[in-house]
Amino acid sequence: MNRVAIDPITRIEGHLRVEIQVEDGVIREARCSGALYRGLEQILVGRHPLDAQKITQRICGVCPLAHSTAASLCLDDALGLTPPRNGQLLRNLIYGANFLHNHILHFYHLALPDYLSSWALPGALSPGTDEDRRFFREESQELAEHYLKALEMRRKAQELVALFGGKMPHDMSIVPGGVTYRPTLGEVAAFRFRLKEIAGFIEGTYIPDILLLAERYHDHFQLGRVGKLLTFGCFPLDEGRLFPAGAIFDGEFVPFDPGEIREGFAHSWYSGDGPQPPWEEEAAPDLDKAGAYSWIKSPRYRGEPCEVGPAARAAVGLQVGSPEFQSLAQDLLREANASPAALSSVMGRHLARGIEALFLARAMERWLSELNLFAPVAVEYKIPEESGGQGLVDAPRGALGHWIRISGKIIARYQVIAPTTWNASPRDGEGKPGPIEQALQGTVVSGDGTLEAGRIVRSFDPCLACAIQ
Ligand code: NFE
Repeated sequence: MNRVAIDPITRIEGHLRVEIQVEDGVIREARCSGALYRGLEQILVGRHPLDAQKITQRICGVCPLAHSTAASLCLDDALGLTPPRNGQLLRNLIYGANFLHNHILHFYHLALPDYLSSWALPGALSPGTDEDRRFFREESQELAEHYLKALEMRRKAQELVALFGGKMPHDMSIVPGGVTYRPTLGEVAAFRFRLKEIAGFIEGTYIPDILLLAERYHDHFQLGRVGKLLTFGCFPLDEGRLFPAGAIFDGEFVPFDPGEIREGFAHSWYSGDGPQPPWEEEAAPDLDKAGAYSWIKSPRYRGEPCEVGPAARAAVGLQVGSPEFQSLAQDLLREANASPAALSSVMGRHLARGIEALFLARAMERWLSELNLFAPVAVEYKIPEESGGQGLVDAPRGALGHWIRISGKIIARYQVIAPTTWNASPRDGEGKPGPIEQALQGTVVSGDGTLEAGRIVRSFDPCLACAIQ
């Protein structure tokens, strides 16, 4: 048995240690370990409830809009607020811009170097290995040019957030009850101009590049698969969510019930084992705990480890999403010569991100046209003496939950379960490995396993800043 520890794994956010044990060319056992405790949940206790939206954004600089949105939905719930249509549209436009940024970032700057020859990118950006490279020279050169173009697109997506959200990272607009700012006609035009350019890049460059990758690495639709998928859905409007909520358990659709979420910590550095419902969770750090190997906890849905993220959203969308989404997803799956069951795989995750980026960019163009520059963007609020709430919404990397308890008009408890908490979770009290551990275990490898492990882990786009609170 050959034991390899990748610590830290590069081209992801934060400090993730992945340890694999390889025997006869197969990964027999894998362990994911989050190495940095954060403590943001504790910081919130005793503060004004409105601080939640500002402080939880600081969990992460990559997906702050996800936390801004989840915290605002959580406070909407606790304060009994429904934002007006204009506020809902503006929230979705600001958050959508951050979503598009995340997917372009992941494909070009975090994942693609795993497939490009080392000469294609300037020294510091190069993956430093030439194992299993399958592109022709001209293709590599073109992809490297797209790598640079993608930097420009990311800047424009950040500008979209700043146009309606005040700044990026950490927007100033999304608040309980709606948003604080009604854009001017000039700002709407500036938003439309940039969005059109980004949508054109997604359709004309990003999608064709994913399809090229999928053609050359078609075997990666079999690599890194997980059986159970979960999404909370995202981009809420009165008529429903652009991407609906639900779970897929071994191919079957399961309606979403938030009461089925539990978080355990049997193998995490916290006292006790759980599992507990997140709205009542008590878990104090305990570095001396026997058998623990991660700061990440183990959230489970109906007692099961679930993959969250673009593959889950696409798989659920194919079953209960809008006809427009289903038709786009089916077309692109057909073009990639892949089945819906292959979405939960290294290549399926890349393809699912592309599908939803395109679908979202088109939806954002519609939402922008629907904005009314004279209608209200928020409703008023009053902080209740006692209340509780939850904000469940998908972040780019998957299901994100915020839970609050307000007592005496201040925060008595705040709980966050982020997408990477689900995906990179350690074994639970029943010994069930987390989704990334599952995706790694059983993989046939060519060398010491680091090439396959890197591609599998990165396909989940882990973010450790979010995973541990
Ligand atoms: Ni820090 Fe995040 C997303 C959230 S991942 S990037 O997407 O929430 O755990």
